[in-house]
Amino acid sequence: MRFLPRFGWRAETCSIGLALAGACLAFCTVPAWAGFGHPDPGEIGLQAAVTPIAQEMEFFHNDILTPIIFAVSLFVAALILYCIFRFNEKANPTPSALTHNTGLEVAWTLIPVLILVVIAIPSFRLLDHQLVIPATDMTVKVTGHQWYWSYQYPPDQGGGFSFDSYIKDPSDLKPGDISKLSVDNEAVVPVNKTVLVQVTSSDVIHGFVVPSFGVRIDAVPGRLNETWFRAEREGVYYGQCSELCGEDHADMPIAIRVVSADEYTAWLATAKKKFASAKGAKLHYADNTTPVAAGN
Ligand SMILES: [Cu+2]
Repeated sequence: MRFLPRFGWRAETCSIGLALAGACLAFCTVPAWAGFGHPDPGEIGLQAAVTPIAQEMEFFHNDILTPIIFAVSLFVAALILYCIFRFNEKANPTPSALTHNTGLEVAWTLIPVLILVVIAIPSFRLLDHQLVIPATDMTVKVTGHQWYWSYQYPPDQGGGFSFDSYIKDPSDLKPGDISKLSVDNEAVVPVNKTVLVQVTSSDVIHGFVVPSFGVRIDAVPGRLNETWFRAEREGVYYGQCSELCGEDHADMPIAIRVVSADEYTAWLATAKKKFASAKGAKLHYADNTTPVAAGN
């Protein structure tokens, strides 16, 4: 009878441990659960990657960081459980007076350093791939405003127009639209083309983020930040402003439609007409100068 409560406590601890291990295993073995271009209810994990950089990020997160995090967590949890059982007052009535162990101290310093080095190598490689912009096929300039985005397509690449992109009002949502993510004017880019994205802001700091592209860059007033992506799958990819920028920070989504080369040429022609007389049709650079060729 004396042992029954103790046994019950152990069984409980074991089942919590087993449940934790099961959850870890499930998380490690299931790759990406989120959909293409947007989150869906109930999903976990990163949104499906559609650019080489996003794929590299996914690999780094799912196959390098997550296993290391789980291994370290399980190891520490095992050590704690071992201490609880092995060194409690009953099991170990006379505590050891040992305070130093040189070998152990060297090990617990060196092993974390080695783990960090293992993480640093792919991490710096990924940073290098993100920051060193390859030869690009086209440029889109994105400006953050309180609280919408505007996109400019330079004239030397068949553009010469700009437009504002506002969140869709719930009453304007059509079938296929996503509440809080769909916009009135989507940015359009061709598939399998390397796009240089220039990002700035007209007022406060905004964050231009498209998870499926692995794109995350701040839009800073007076500064022109650059990043790039090459989308390898057609579709609409959504993102959101990721710097707290004021009252309607949550209401300035990003929607980028990736289309075939032909569809892109057709869109360019329509967009040129549609946005020719629109507000902000003139191209403005961050310092408020206008480019030499207006294109129309
Ligand atoms: Cu913002």
